[in-house]
Amino acid sequence: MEQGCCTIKTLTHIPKTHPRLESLLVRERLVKGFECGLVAVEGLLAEGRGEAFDYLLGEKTSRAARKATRVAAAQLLLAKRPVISVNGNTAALCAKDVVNLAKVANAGIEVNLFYANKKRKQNIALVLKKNGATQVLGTGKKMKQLPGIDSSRRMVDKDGIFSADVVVVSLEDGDRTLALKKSGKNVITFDLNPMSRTATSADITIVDNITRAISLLAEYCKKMSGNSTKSLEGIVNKFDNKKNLADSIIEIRKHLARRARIA
Ligand code: PTJ
Repeated sequence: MEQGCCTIKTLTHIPKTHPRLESLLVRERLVKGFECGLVAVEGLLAEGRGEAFDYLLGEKTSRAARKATRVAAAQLLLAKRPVISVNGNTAALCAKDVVNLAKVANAGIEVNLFYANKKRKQNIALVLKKNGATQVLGTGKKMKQLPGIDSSRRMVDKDGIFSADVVVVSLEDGDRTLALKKSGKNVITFDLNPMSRTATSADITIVDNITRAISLLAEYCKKMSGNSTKSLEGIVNKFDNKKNLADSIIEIRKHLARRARIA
């Protein structure tokens, strides 16, 4: 569980027998991430919203999420210039998994922040490097402006997101997903809220906790790396993101109905 400056070893006060251990450890990791300059304070609130949706989903990978993850792997393997965009929460939660995914998908890694801050960008790049990244984009001078967006997320690396054909984004606000789409990019997102603007405007939305789904995505990439282009295209072309989002909402409804019966 080492994540550069965020080490879970310091978390001794949560008993291992606690029924909500996993969730508490994730919280602690974000708090540590905030304390060591990776996570924006608003990122803690974003995690709270994510937790609520995860609870409604039963805190497990749904069938719809698994399906979207497989399609995302096919899309990544078809990409010519895939890039994984990393923000503060993603870096604190799963830096090692991001690096692993980048390796198996042959993708670039770029730091891109909503609450932009040079020091935080450097900290995030450092954590990614400590976890094995050889190159982290988005911290140098070759930055370009993504049209159609006013937030600091508009500044993207010329050799990264700016020239990417497929971009993986996580825990995002919707504006950039729309701007990426307008620039002709294919967007894959991890978002626990199937109704968010990011979720509804991306090409492939994985409605799952990034802490569970990112390693599954890497596994699918590995497993499918020998597939022909034709078979990968077949997987992507058959996918309907809107239908899959509706299936995620239905999963929530079913989970709530089960809970209502035993409440
Ligand atoms: O590090 P920065 O400066 O780029 O800031 C990043 C935050 C997260 C603060 C910023 O992007 C933000 O405010 O995001 P939102 O608009 O709160 O959206 C976050 C979305 O991610 C929500 O739809 C949450 O449900 C979802 N989410 C939160 N935690 C997780 C998640 N989705 C997947 N896995 C999670 N662990």
